[in-house]
Amino acid sequence: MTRFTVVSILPEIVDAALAHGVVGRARAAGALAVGFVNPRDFTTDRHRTVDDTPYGGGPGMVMKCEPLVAAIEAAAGDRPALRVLLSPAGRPLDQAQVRALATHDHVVLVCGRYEGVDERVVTTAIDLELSLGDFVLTGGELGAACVIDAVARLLPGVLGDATSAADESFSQALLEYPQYTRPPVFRGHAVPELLAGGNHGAIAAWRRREALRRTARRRPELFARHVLDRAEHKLAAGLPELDVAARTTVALVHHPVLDRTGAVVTSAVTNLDVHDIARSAATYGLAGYQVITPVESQREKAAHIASLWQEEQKEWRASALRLCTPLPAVGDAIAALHRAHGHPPLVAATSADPARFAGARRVTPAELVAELQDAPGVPLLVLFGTGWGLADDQLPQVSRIITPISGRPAWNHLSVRSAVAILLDRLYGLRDA
Ligand code: 4GT
Repeated sequence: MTRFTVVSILPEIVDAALAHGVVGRARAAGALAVGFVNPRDFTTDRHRTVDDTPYGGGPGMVMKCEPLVAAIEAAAGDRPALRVLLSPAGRPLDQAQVRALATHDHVVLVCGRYEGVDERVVTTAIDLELSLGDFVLTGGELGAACVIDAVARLLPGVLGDATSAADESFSQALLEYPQYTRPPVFRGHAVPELLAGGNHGAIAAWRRREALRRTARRRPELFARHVLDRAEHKLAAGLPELDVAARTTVALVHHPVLDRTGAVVTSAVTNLDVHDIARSAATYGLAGYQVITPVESQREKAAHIASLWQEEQKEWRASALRLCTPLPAVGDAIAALHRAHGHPPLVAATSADPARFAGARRVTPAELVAELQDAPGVPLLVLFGTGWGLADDQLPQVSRIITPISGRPAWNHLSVRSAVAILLDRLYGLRDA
């Protein structure tokens, strides 16, 4: 069984937080033990001083080494114990860490107050620093109470039903599905019909699908980490939250673009751009890749390049190049998407120059994806300009400008195909938080 000892000058806060409900009963029944050690009991002066002014100046007080370390050592005792400091500078607590803590026989939770603890307390007497998240409290006590509560519910005999701990949010790396109880209609909001139907297979599928939907929507980084099993793949297919990439088309625009003097020109189609952008579009699961030029021979060139690769043996490359469609103008691209999706596209572009596309709303990649998740079925067209960039005053259809890609120096040396790849990764690449 995991035993906790809390080192705190205000143990009442922790004790009170753990005196009620499931955890209070577990303590009373002996399924969970929580003890306290007060650093004031390890002071030697008349005022029982635990804090002092910081070296180097600055506001507030710092908890002194001697009484705090003496208290930690007394709390740990002779047998092995994990000594944990609650600190906003610690590693963010998650359910995996909670599970790990539950495997220890004895955990000492050290709570700072004032501006924090002398760093040598950490150096000499702490094994692990944990944070509840990126916010600041007046002391570590509420953090200690959270840790104990979270560990307690994993301990045998604490939750009534042995399976109920395993089922919850994060154990499966997904958020919990929505729950309902009576009444069947509350303020006009009905309980989903299926839940009252008694088809347990259908209910389980609905719950799993809602958990996937919520996680994809609210916690994309959690979703990215979750490995979908076969059944989940089926359930997730067609969730509008997940199919934004499949509604996205990139267009490589050769006209109207600017030259170095700011004149509106038509640039030349290049082999590298046709080929590499098609492969990026395929990698991120896009609906299509349009190569836009009013020059018929240039469209033929693009089609020819794409067709060369399609005759190749490698099916993956052929399928990427099949995404490629040459079109005469941005207006044709918009019309094609309108026809294909039954809805006109939202048209976005990138621009480093804040003076360009003055009427379009500036959005981050995450904001743009969220907007499309809220608009099921609406296609997204992302325009990339060649040459010196899109001629903004000839493209009134552009309503969103995506925060530009910027390196450190002022000058942007990226090729357009590199910019497309980076932007697609920002929009649809899977990554941790
Ligand atoms: C936030 C957290 C924490 C504090 C957290 C030292 C003096 C730290 C006050 C203490 N604030 N402790 N553990 N986010 N404040 O976990």
